[in-house]
Amino acid sequence: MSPTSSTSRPAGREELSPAGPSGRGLGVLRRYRHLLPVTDATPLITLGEGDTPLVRSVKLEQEVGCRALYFKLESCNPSGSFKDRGMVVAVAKAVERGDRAVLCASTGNTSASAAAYAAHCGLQAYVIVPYGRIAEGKLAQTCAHGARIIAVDGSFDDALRLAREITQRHPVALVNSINPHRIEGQKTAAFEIVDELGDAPDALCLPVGNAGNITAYWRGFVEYYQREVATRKPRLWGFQSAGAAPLVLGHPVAEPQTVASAIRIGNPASWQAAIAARDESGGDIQAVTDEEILAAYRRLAQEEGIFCEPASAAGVAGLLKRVREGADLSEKTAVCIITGSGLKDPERAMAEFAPELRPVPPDVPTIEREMGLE
Ligand code: AN7
Repeated sequence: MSPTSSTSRPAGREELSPAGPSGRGLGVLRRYRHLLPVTDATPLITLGEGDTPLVRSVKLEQEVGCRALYFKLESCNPSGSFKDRGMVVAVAKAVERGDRAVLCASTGNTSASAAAYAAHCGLQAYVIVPYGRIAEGKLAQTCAHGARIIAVDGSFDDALRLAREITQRHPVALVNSINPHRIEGQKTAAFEIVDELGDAPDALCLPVGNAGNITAYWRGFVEYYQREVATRKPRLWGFQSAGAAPLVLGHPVAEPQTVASAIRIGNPASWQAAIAARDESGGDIQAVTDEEILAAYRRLAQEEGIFCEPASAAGVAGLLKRVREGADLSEKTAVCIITGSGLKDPERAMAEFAPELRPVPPDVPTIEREMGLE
């Protein structure tokens, strides 16, 4: 079997790599196959995930007072969030094993990603979501890709418990981040940062919900350090919403509350691994309030041109808070992970930004008046 053969490809279809000279479009499985659990039987599927932009800050960098501040736009992944990096590996391994269906619990982005990759591979996706707590864009994507959605009258934590139990009873692949292939795929974001900056940054800031991503970044940075691709490892600064901060409090939260619905999680699956990542990196996991999250959400949109979903702003809110509290980052390089797109949660954007629209007559004097050009 050729190393690039794919069981999901129609028989007889020849392998054509879409990648240009930059490698863009190769996908995570091809680009990092030597560092992933890829075998000759793994279909090298891709929707073009990975290779996301690392954009230098134009405004907030001065306030942070560091040598350089970057935003890694994981919102540019095909389904609009970082979940695609792990999902492509988890779904490829499900296809490799011969699974016909995948299941996840989700606050929205995991379900959108699972639904996309399942559709790509001809698998049925099932998703369990907390009813009424999923941002509209994520729900729209999940429906569009043909996933079967089960909305439970409960929390994400209830949904995850149910997903674990169902996959123990039925031959359906669990594609939450307790599936180790998810973490393997997501670690590639750390590789990309080092590949692009030439070494690891000093600090990496990111939102923490179910805690798979902080676990994955740490694994990626440690692997590159051990392979001597990087000479150092960053401190990981994770941030939870104050109303959903089990890792900060040290105990599960029964009824998590936050405007950042993606990270409304009271009992993270990767709890121990996240604590290990925090401690081994010399980092920290702190809480930020909804007000701080929304302030960062607005500033990213209006001062940097970066439209993210509220949860993604938590990492930036946390960095700004640490600086206000006296953290000295001079001569340091920091990277904030923009985990998901602002288009995921249009309702929040409209609530924060949209003026009351009232139609005006379509004539030049009116438009001039509206623009303040009189
Ligand atoms: C935009 O989709 O848990 O700490 O079910 O969507 O790895 O969970 C989403 C999590 C951050 C937190 N930012 O990452 C789900 C889900 C965004 C997210 C997180 C999520 P983890």
